[in-house]
This record gives sequence, C-alpha cells and structure tokens, in this order.
Amino acid sequence: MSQPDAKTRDEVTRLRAELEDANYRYYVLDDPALTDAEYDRKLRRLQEIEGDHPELVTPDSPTQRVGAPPAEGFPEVEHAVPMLSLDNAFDEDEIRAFVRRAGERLERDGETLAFCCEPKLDGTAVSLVYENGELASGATRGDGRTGEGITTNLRTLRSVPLKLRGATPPGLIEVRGEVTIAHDKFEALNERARQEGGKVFANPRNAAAGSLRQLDPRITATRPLEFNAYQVARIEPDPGEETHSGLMARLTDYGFRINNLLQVVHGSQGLIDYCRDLGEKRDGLGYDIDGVVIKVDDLRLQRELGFVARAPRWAVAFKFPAQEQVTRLNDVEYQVGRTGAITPVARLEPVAVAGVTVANASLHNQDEIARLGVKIGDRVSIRRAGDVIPQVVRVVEPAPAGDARDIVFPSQCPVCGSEVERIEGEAVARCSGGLYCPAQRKEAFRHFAGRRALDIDGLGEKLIDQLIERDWVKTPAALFRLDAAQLTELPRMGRKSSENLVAALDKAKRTTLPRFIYALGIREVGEATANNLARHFGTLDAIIAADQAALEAVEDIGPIVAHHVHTFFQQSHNLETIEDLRAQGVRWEEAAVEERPQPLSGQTWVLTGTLESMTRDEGKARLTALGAKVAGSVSKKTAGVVAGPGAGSKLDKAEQMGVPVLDEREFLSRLEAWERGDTPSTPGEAT
Ligand code: D41
Repeated sequence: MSQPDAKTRDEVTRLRAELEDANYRYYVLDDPALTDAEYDRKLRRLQEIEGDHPELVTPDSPTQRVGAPPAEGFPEVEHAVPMLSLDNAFDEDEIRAFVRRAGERLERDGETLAFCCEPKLDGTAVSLVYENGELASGATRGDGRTGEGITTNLRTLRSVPLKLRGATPPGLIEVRGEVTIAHDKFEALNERARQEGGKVFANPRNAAAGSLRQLDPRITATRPLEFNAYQVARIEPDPGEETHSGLMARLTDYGFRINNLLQVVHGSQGLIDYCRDLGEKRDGLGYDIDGVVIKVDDLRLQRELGFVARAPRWAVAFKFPAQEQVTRLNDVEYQVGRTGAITPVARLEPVAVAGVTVANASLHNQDEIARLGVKIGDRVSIRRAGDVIPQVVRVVEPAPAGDARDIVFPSQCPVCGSEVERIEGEAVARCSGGLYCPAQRKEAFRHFAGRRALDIDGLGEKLIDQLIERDWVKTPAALFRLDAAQLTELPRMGRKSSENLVAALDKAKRTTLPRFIYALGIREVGEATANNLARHFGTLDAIIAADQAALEAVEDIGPIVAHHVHTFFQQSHNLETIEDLRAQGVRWEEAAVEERPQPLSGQTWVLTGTLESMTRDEGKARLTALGAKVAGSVSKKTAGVVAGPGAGSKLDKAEQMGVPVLDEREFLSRLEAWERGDTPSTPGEAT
C-alpha cells in the first residue's frame, strides 16, 4: 500500500461524480446515462482504489451504498419535528367538508384554495437529515416522535442522494418520504424467496419495512427499494419558497425523486377530479398506492391552519378501497399448463378487491400451501395489485373445527390421470403425461398454431378445444390430415370456414426453421433461442444430433436450456411427430436459414402502462423479434414509447423529449405491418 498520488485522488473524485450522476439519471430521472456493465466497471475500479487506499474512503462514496457490516441494533432517534399522521377522507363529501373547514378557518372561500395532490404511496415512511449538503442521518417514522436510526441501510438506496446536487445546498434540510418497492420487483423478490426458501412478504409495504430494518445493510442493499420524497420538514436557511409544490420542485433539483403525478388543483371539484382520475390509473401504475394525499399548497396558509392533536389541519388522505380483502377459501383446483406445470388455484367466495370482483387466486405451488398453512374453509386474505394475478397472502381465521379440509396436492394429473412428478429441488410439480394429457395438448396446439409459430389462420382456442375433446388430433401432425367435410361436423363450422381452415393449414406447411423449432414448444425455447439454434446448426437434423455440449456452445444457451432441448429430441414420440409433420408436407429451407426481417434493429423501445391485447412480455418479445431492444426507461435515444392506460413518468418524459408515443391500437397496426415486412421503421412516420 502506498500514499495515493494526485492522479489517483483525481480518479477517485471523477469516478464518484460519474457514479452518482449515473444513479441520479437512473433512479431519479429514469434516464440512464451508463449501461449496467459500465456502471459496474466504474464501481469496481473505485472499490479497488479504495481497497488500496482506505484513507480515501468517505461516507458519501458510492461504494458505501453496497452496505457496511451488520449493526448491533438500531439507535433511537428523536425527530426534531414530529412526523405527523394524516386524517382520512373516505368519500367525496368528506373532501368537500375538508375544503369547507379549511376555508372557514382561513376566513376565505375554500373553493379558491390551491391544493397539491399526489398519490399516497403505500410503503414505509422515513426521514433524512442533510447537513451542509451531506446525508447525516436517516430514521424510520417510529411512533412519530422517536424512530430508529437506520442511516447505513438508507445509504444503500440509490435514490437517496448521499450528497445534495447543485452548487448551494442548504446548511440543514430534513426530507421525508416513502420507501416503496414496485410491483414487478416485488413479485421477483417473492418468487426468488419461494424458490430458495427465503422470507415471502405479504405485500410491498411489508417488504420495504422489513428490508429497511435488516441489521445487515448488505441485505438491504440487495432489495429493490426506492425513496420518494413528499415533505420538507426543516430547511435552513429559509429559501423563501412560498408553496409546498415549490419545495417539491426544489427537492428534485437537490437530486430527490418525487412522484410524477404530483399536481396542483383548485377547489373541491379539482380535488375530486384528481382523485377519480388517479383511481382509474391505480391498477396501471406498477406500484401500490392507497389513496391521494391532499395538501394546502400555500405554506403561509399551512402555518395558519396548524394542527389538531397529531394531524395537520392543512392536509388529508383520501382513501381508496383496500387492495387486500378477507374471504372464504371454498376449494382448490389445479390447472395444468403447456409444460405440465400444475398450479393450485384457490376458488374463493367472490369478494370485491379494490373495485374488482375476485373469485380465484393463485396459490403458486405445494410449498406455498404448506408455508401458508391454509386449509379449505379458512378465511384468507386476498391481495390484488395492478395487473398481477390475485394471491392468497395469509390465513386470517381458520375454519371452524370440523369444517376444515386439508388441501391434498394431487399425485395424479387432474386432467389425464398421469403420475405427477416433482423434481428434487424444484418447486413446481408437473404432469408426466406430456402430449397424452389433453390439458397440455390444448396448450401445445395453441402454441403450435400461434402467430409466431406456424401461424395457422383461423385455428383459435375454441376450435382447438373441440378438436381435442373429440380426440380428432392427438399430435400436431394430425391437424394436416383434417378434411373439410369432417370439419363441418363441428358447431359453427360451415363449408366455407372448413375449407378456409384446410387452406390455412396447407399454407402454414411452408414455414421457416426458427418458426418450426419454436412451434415444437420445447421448454424454455422462445423465439430468440429458436433463432439462435437455427442459425448455429443450419438444419433440424444437426440440432437433433447435437449433444449437451454442442447445444451449450450456442449463443445465449446455458446448461438448463441445452438440457431441455437435448431431452426433447431424445424422446422417440417427439421424433415421430417431427417425421410425421414432414411427411404431411411441413417444410422449410434448410441450408439457407431465412433471417426474419429486422426493421427495428438498432432501435430501443419502451413499453409503459398496461396493454389489453397482449402482455408486456409478449409485446417485448415481438419487438425483440423485429430486432429492437426494449428498455425500462426513456432517453433521447429511445425510438418510440408504447403507452397503455396508467402510463406514468415514462410517458411524460417521452413527451418532454419529443420521443414518438404510440397507443396500443397504433402499436398493433405497426407491429403487424413490420412483421409482414412492409412499412418504414420510424415510429414518427405515418403508416
Ligand atoms: O405518499 C405518502 N405515503 C405520503 C404520506 C405523502 N405523499 N405525503 C404525506 N404527507 C404528510 C404530511 C402532510 C404530514 C406532510 C404523507 C404523510 N404525511 C404521512 N404518511 C404517514 C403518516 C403521515
């Protein structure tokens, strides 16, 4: 170890600035400046230098976000300004009453008052104190007067500035806000916990609170926590802002994230409109909210209104219906997916959860049932959040003695009676029936006939079900032996539709190798993998002949996918089906693997909000197949943004930056045109 020279010190300063700027761009502006790889490289370089020269380590170094060694416990921290609670308003009349009361106290017409509205984030509240621009301490809300000092944990959040941005930070500022976890991150966190036997959380709020109270900050550092500022509790010297919204704008300059739906409105109608509008957006936001926080915007009027007990008179929380409801578990049924995975589904006494009637909820798998300790007849809590499938989160009240029934996971497939298998170390149980199982067969046929596979026009879900229920088609090859006369026996199949279907089947026989491989429905083999296999091996026979090692040599194929591919082609019934398909005239050009047109290559797209005609994953897959990259955030380089209902900051950002925005209808028509290969690739151009 040597004394750091000036060059090393400069490098440290530069790396820190670049890393903090990258954090800010990524976590606050949603506009990444560095790729993950570049970020990691710079962070490792900084860690390396600091490792060699520990005297250079400062508490605000980005390396310190990774987490310091475990603490003994958390110190008590007394809040200099108490963290108040909020009164609630449960309907529009209570909003009007709040406006009227505020007006009366201020001796003016409440309907002329300006209010700052924002979503009430359903996370856990914390307070951050900055001294001379540097994060000095952070604490939980606790009972409002005393919280727990969790500074080291809060430092691990990349949306918590370690140093305030801007040339002249205030001498002292205390910023309060909510720590949250987005739905997709929360689902991934729980899914991993279910696989690895870790702690499964009931909802993002519990996950956020639990993660912040970890004694080991290195654990907190792995949790996808976000800090969203909503209040300045103290600021010295007084910057002279006159409104709450002005202070919030100032916070963004200091490097904080504030909710992008924050808005100033006037009078009770303005508030009611905002609440209705946000209620409609709620399911598409991608994070939990439980209402709207309404604040008198004028800070002088806030002071004039003051407090009652422990809640301000100048603010109120309009509450949305709860996302969790209690109901009775009436039964459990089992669904069989395309790959045989058996999913237990809770059949519930129907209950309205946040505006939607829920009668079914996911129980994930056998381990989850054991973890919940749930029995039929129990009263259970159901959570429905956004577009995530409703889930059973816990037992609230066990069934009365004598009424409880154990949930017995089937050892035989509920559809075909085949043995249910569960591979050691895997959470999922599967039906071993393969294409013998009608449930798997239906899904496999749907996949086979799908637009991105053999694209058999007119062979929809209902028709497939009928063909399989009548046992007319046992393997996909049998589809090509159907004749029009036979098809007219099916309900709603006239002569014309039957002939059309036969013609569509004939047309579908001419395909490409990647489509054919994809159509086979091999586990974990999506379009991209099918493409890679086709490109790498050139012919189907070469793929069939490949061993595990040869398969692992293909781009983006790891041992698990290689194993699935290898196993698939080892099974004689699969090889027979392939032979039969070829015998029926299914063909493709072997040597010259036809590349799909990639009109979007080099472009980055962003999907935001909910789509109705497809899942976001599907939209992503279709864009990727056309050569596009799909990113999580908008930047100047984004080629286009697809915005469904509930689109939030990404849409605003796209509009600010002049990035073209498509709604779902436009997106679909472009997609279809690109897939046909007949339209310009620039989203800005008219179709
Ligand atoms: O999003 C929130 N959860 C939120 C909570 C918010 N956006 N603003 C809030 N503002 C306040 C006051 C009016 C006291 C500054 C709050 C809360 N309080 C709050 N959350 C929990 C207790 C109080």
